[in-house]
Amino acid sequence: MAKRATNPSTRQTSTATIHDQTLLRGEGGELHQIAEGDVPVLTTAQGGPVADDQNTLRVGPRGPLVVDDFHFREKVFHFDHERIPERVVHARGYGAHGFFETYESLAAYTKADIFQRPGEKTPTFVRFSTVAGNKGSADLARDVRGFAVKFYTRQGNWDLVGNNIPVFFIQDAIKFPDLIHAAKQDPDRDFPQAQTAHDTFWDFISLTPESMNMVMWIMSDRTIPRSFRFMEGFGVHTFRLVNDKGESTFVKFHWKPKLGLQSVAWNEAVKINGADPDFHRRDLWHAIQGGDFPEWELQVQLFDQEFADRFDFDVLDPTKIIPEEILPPKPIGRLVLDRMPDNFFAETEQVAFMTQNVPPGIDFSNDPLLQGRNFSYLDTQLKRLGSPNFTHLPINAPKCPFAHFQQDGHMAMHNPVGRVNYEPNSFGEGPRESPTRGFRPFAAEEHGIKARLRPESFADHYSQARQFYISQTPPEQRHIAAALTFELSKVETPAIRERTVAHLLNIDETLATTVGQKLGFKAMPKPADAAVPTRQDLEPSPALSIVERGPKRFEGRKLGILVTDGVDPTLLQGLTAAITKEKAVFELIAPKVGGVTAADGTWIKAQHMIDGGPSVLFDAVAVLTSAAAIDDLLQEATARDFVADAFQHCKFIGYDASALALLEKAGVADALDEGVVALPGEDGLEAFVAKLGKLRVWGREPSVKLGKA
Ligand code: HDD
Repeated sequence: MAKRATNPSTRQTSTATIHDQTLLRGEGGELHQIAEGDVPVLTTAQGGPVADDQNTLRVGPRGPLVVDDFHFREKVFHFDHERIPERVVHARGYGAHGFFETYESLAAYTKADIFQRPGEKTPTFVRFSTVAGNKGSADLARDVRGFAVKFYTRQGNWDLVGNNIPVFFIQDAIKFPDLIHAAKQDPDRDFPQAQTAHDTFWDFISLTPESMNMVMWIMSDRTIPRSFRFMEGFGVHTFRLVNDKGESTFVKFHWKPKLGLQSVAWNEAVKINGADPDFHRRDLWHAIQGGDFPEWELQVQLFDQEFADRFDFDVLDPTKIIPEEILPPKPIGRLVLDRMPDNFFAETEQVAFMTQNVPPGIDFSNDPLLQGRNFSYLDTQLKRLGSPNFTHLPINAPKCPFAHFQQDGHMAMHNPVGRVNYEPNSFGEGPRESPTRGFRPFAAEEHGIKARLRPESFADHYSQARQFYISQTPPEQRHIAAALTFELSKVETPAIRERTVAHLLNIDETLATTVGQKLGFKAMPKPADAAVPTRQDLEPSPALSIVERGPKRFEGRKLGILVTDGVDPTLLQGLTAAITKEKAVFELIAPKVGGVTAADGTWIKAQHMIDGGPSVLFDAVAVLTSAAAIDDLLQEATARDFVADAFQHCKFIGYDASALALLEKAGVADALDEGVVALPGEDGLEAFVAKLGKLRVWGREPSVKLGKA
């Protein structure tokens, strides 16, 4: 039976005398008033049974409404208040429940309970998000992705509120409102939405050289991930681990996706936003509901003051990384997401992450961005959730025992019981502080003058930006140049374009020249003044490339198979069996809604009609058709796009003999390469599926770009 109200207080009052109703006890022990059949009676929020939910109370059939229609008044009142303010940043997000499993004891580094016992599982809730767009914006906006993890530890909640990029735009939190104002819609016109391709963003960026490392990251394919499941996460800042002797070790947190990294192409992102604006949330939903639980490994870079002192950059500067080749991360546990929320609003919308939520054994560094964040997140929750009692919401409440004397306020649900609501008290009632078990901040010695300062050690803004760029594979470098060109092409003020390219000259001359030429510059600007000259001696870090960290297999990915009437059922079954064996999934696309009739007369159900299933929704495609159906298929513009797009997005394409005509019609038949595979092929279908693990034939890209295909 459907459960209506979950508020425990509803259950208590429902036992009151109810006339003329049958009572039925629900799964949770609650009592429902039962109408005819097994359906609970619709009630008001006060529990009053409703007789007519179709018509307002009025005088005569064509007369006015009367004010004593309390049911209508309550219903519309509640509806009018359904929305809460969306997050000022990271408004669009999607969350899931799961657990974190510790690999081994980290007692030598931290007394945090979560890291003491191998195999210990801690419940978690994760919310992924885009930063700039509003709540209803499209998933494939070019944007940083939030990666916020709430661990419900036995010592209270620990929130690791990170991003899918390990550096940030600014070094000091005081610049955050300016950054976000510049990135979001212009205040006079309220567009453009969910994109940085506009004057105000690049104006701010071009006047903020500290953002240059982040600019390389956001112009890379990191900001157009294929799925939340295939992206990294980072705590960004340097934090501290503190052990039971009070000793501190610096730490940077990294999440590594088990299935490898993967992004889409920009042209693909643009089309996905139209074809399926919910692409990322749908992907997570289907993976979890299908039992293919996404998994990340938590890895840590651990270092001491001595390492920090000799490292090339300041470890407190959030615009810098410590390359993994210099300090290899240590795996310490895994995160598995295995359950979708029961209700999006109650959980994903109301979840309140706060960087200042740390358990004993985890502490902050003096990173000025982190310290500013610790200030901001509490305020924002009060604004959004409307009451200091937001910790009473189940998604935010600790799952460990808790006891304090905070009371009252809007929607208070857990007030202290008894007479004593203060401490110390001589009644011996209530909780007491515990110097041994409580949080004690690391006893760092601090000194200096009080002033608004930026350290000299934060002054090199270009060297790591260059290091990121030279660590990319050639296709990834091309994408950075193309992204910069696209974004700056939308900037209307020539001086902003020039200032940006002037910074690029300090990063990589070829990159700057490519972008300058594409923007039609008659002459290149002078390189921007740099407080510290760009270091040319930093080694490339292959760990920064998505292509280098791609998957080994097609596992977890999706093949789109375009089928028509007359399809060879044996070939189709062979292909789908090989995909399933690979732990990948497939969807069928047909010219008409519903499906197709195979050559042996069997009906094959398809998930998409061709207009609704473009190839951008899939990691690879196949076209299986028949001599009888191919002529009709050739007439379909969407079928031609299906192949042409897959080809220009450098995807693998499998095709059977009849489908060759479609490749010709799509204009790609003269440029076939190793990524376009005749099926079943000499090596068989499993060999085709094995190839798919490479995901893209990047070698094809330059020719596609030049229009030679
Ligand atoms: Fe922030 C939300 C990540 C800098 C102020 N931030 C928010 C979320 C993520 C991040 C993932 C969404 C949490 C959720 O899903 O509910 N923010 C970051 C990272 C930063 C960062 C990785 C830099 C390293 N943020 C930052 C600064 C400030 C804020 C410097 C303010 C000074 N962030 C906020 C906020 C938000 C937020 C206004 C909006 C909604 C919320 O907090 O809950 O307080």
